Amino acid sequence: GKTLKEHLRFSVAYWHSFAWEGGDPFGGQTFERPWFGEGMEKAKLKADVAFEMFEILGAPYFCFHDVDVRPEGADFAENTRNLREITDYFQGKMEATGTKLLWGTANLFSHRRYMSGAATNPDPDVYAFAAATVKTCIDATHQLGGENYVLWGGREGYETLLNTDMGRERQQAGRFLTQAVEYARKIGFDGAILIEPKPQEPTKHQYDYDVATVYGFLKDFGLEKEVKVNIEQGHAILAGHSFEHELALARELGIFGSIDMNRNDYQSGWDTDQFPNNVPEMALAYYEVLRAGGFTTGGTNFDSKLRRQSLDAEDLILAHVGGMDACAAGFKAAAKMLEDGKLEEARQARYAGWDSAEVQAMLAEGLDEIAARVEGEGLNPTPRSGRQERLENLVNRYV
Ligand code: 3MF
Ligand code: MG
Ligand code: MG
Repeated sequence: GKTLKEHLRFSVAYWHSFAWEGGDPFGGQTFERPWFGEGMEKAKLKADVAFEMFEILGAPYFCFHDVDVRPEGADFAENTRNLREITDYFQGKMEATGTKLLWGTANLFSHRRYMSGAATNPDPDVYAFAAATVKTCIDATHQLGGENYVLWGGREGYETLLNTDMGRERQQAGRFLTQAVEYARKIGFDGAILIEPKPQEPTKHQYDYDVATVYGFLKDFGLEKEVKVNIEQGHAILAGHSFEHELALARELGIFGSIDMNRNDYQSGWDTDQFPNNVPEMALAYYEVLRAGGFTTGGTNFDSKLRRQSLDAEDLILAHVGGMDACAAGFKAAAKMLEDGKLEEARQARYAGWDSAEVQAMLAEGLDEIAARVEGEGLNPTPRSGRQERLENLVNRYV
């Protein structure tokens, strides 16, 4: 009996909707917004507009980085004061409107102090500044009843091994994540803590490349039960995977948490963060989410930004409406695919035999025993069809 909206748990990303100015590598700001500019007054005007938009959209959740919401201070103390003031302001608005926080996070990648990494920076003072900043962002997330806390390893990676001690940097990253988890639990934050994998940018060799890499890292530091992943479509494509591959792997590893929904076209070469509209692809993604049991603490966060020519505030509303519409269509198709069971039936049929007593016994045998049996029985397997085209066509019946 859940509604579509309860299943999808939509969230608006503060950074793309309210802080993004329309620049690209070849040209700067194209957007004009009354809330752009320095100072606390502008930050509060931005919040007023944001919460009005959450209500217009009926979006139950939002997500933010500290730097999206507060004015930049001259030092850590001023950053912290500013974040506290905005957090209190948000709290009032959340109580008044019922909008909830899906997750909070720290921006440890835009400021020049992080140019060589945050946790993995060669300079221990930068590590300390980043760790202190994460503390304040976990505090803000906790105060606002955030359901998750996300860490994307923005500049945690390297450009050249010639100036990089990879062993040290991995240890620093592991210690940093452990300290974040310990602090969150210490203050009673019981939401999920999520790493967001991403390859290739901004650094050439990102330590959190994809789900498999993150899992290896979590295992290494004993955090695989504590930390899950936030998977983004565009990041999956940049890693040379598909969105559904990353979702399915996270599910199988028991670390699926949440999704950043957007769209990277397959030729893009960089993270374009477009609004999603490829319904068949989204159906395959939500199919994997549903096979993971759906969203428990996670949701569908639109980590999607307007194209720089889409100037109007109206474009911002309509982009989200279109994105929600496409998600709903994809989700409905996925739910029907699962309910009809034809795909699962075909999948199971392909693995026929594995549950039999003989095959289970084989798994306990040594290779020599298996070899003797294969020879004795004259086993000579006939290839089984993968039926890919039939299954791909079947998916089209649902979207
Ligand atoms: C970068 C991203 C990030 C993360 C965010 C969450 C700026 O490609 O996707 O957005 O989603 O930092 O921690
Ligand atoms: Mg993201
Ligand atoms: Mg992204």
